[in-house]
Amino acid sequence: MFTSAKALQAALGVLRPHLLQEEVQAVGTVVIGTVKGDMHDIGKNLVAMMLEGAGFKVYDLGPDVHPSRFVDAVVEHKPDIVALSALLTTTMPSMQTTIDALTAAGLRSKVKVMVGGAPVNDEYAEHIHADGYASDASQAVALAKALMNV
Ligand code: B1M
Repeated sequence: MFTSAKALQAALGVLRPHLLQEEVQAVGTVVIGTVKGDMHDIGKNLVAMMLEGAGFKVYDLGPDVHPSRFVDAVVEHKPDIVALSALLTTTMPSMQTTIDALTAAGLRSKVKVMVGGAPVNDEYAEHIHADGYASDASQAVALAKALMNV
């Protein structure tokens, strides 16, 4: 999986300038990050790469992202989707606090929230009123497209 990720990363490196040059219309805009308290980003990076490869404009906030940074990024980039990753059972609640922060800022209805990460599942996504859950990077692309009605 990692070899293919490296290949995709290299391909994106070559493609990106041309896509920017051609002003290719992005399928949609995604702000992605691993939630507060969680340093795991290997999976999140794969998801970000696959989304970019599928034509999404991706703003990657990195790991350990405080809810307020997601709020600031939504204000700045006006994304269609906020993508949250968590790898620890102890940081899954940071997904809820991030959604709560978007709600408190009056932004929750302006974005679709998708979640993922090894301990996350459909039930948890429903529990925190996320708009969708994806189990791996290719499912994440399919979900993002579905959330965009693409
Ligand atoms: Co940690 N770690 N780790 N770890 N780590 C796990 C997750 C753990 C399961 C290992 C274990 O105990 N069995 C366990 C979590 C237990 C739990 O809570 N469920 C654990 C622990 C406990 C810890 C520490 C607490 C250990 C310690 O210090 N005591 C600590 C926590 C630090 C912190 O985050 N605050 C810790 C630290 C680390 C490292 C930083 C050293 C390192 C991460 C390096 C990095 O990411 N830059 C690390 C790693 C590598 C792992 C394991 C071995 C591998 C995780 C990984 O990258 N998988 C992991 C054990 C395991 O899972 N086998 C473990 C590969 C990756 C491609 O899969 O991230 O699941 P994944 O991503 C997939 C899907 O989840 C999905 O698509 C991805 C690609 O297919 N997906 C999404 C992910 N995000 C998505 C978002 C989406 C959609 C899909 O939409 C938004």
